[in-house]
Amino acid sequence: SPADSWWGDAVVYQIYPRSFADSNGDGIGDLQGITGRLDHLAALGVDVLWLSPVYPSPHDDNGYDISDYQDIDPLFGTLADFDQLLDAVHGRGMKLVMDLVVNHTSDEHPWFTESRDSGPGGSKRDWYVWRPAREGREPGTPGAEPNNWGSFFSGPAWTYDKASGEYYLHLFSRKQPDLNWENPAVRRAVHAMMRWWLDRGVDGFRMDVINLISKAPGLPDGTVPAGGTHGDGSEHFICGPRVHEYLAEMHREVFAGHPRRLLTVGEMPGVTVEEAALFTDPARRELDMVFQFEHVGLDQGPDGKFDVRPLKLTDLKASLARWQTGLGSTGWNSLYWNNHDQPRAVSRFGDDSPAHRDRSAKLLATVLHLHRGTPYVYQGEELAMANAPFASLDDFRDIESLNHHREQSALGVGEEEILAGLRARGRDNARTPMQWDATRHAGFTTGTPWIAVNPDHTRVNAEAQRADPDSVFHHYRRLIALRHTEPALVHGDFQLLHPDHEQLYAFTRHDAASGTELLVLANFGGTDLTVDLPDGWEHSETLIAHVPDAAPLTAPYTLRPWEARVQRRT
Ligand code: ISL
Ligand code: CA
Repeated sequence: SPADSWWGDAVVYQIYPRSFADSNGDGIGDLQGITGRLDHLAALGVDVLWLSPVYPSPHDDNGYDISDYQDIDPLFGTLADFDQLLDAVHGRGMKLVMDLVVNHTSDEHPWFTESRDSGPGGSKRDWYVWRPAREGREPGTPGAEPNNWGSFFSGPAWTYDKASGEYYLHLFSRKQPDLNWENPAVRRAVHAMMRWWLDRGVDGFRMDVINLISKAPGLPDGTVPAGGTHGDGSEHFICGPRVHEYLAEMHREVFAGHPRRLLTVGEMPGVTVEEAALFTDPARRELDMVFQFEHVGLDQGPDGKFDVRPLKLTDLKASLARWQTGLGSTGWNSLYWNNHDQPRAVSRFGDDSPAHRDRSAKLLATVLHLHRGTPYVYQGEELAMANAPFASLDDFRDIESLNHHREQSALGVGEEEILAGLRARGRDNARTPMQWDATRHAGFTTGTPWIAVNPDHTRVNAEAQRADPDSVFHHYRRLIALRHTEPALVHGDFQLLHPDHEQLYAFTRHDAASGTELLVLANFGGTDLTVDLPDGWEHSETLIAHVPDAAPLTAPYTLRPWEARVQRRT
């Protein structure tokens, strides 16, 4: 079972280097900054670090647009700094996983400039997805794009190259042209690049939008949503026809012959449980686990990610439970509330008002870490960092938010309405600098940070929390330690209790091998909640509790606001 490999009981910590720690005062986090802060991660007890991209890049999408796969961006340091970081990470018994962004490159990658400038029939032309204008349309005019797909970052998914008279495909920004995975030379180049990083000593890869690499032949138009301008092409590129073949090939070419067992996790927007079970079935030798998006789409309306809807707890539980069951016997789950693309969990799923902030953050941590799968902690989540108080458009940096604003303004949508969506869902919420201490700029930089530090850092910061045994930080530390010592957390079956309850999140984990069972009770709300206990749990051992003087478990039990607890019996 996947649970038996070295990462079976591991917890992964995601670092967004640009916002983690700045060592040289230029306002941007860097590799030496990370090396200087490893104490914090060792104290937290995490096993694996995942670094968002640090490769040379024009930073149109903060490094997810790579112009050289085999170097470090001078903004972040040098290859020597990288080797030093890797040594220091290994020296502390941790592992390091790199971000692999190979659905697309930067338009400044030499592969692309050669592909573009050599023109149709040129040597690298077929490394990207080039198409002529739609039949009978004047190239370069509105509506003449080869198909109607919209980009994830607003506007069409095609950009016209006047010099060669053709369009190239980009599912993300126009500076992120999609590679043509149908071309075996592209796949070989990617495999060689991956082996180069493994030879340097890295321990695996997080694979960016890896389920989008195979596009349907003919690139058919997508359905245009009511009131929309572009087609939704996702049915033609989410888990496309050859994606399993490509990943199995990558496994053979890169991972199978390698002396060390590596960790692979595929980021997969729109993946279904059924597909995920295939991707992560160990017998198929594709990936170890995937990031799915179902639970982070439940609070979004029909008009996309900035269309904010209230979340129903019953929907959240039903979704996560379906994934627990669907990847229960074969396959493996990744567990996350947060990453660099999502608003902050305590603001979104908890309650970031002063009265409930710490408690709801601890509850969210407890619920997530008690599920079966590999938990991911995103930098600052362990401090209950919250969404930022963005005052106006000037405070935002992310291309997705800026493009969305431009598009919506042009459609006549009011400024306050657009800003409300960006404040709730904008990716910059996750990208404000890590809050190390209460000093100016939170100890992140001695210069001017590239994006403003959240002013709440005077109260919410790592230094204060490491000194306080009741802090959110120490709660995370206890949960991570529990995963290392309690086999039921790693191996136990998952069973959801009270699926129809709108305030109670309750489940058990049962491990037949050790005869251990865990019970998790969580009150998702700001009011007391009295619950009946399932049989046989009265006076069971309390493993995790986070309200002061939590009473022994008696029936019925009254959970305080945002209280969660974990019980154990054998
Ligand atoms: O936040 C999103 C846009 O609405 C997501 O759909 C996101 O774009 C998607 O999860 C893919 O994310 C990954 O690839 C992008 C990059 O911008 C993200 O930061 C990365 O995590 C393109 O490389
Ligand atoms: Ca720096």
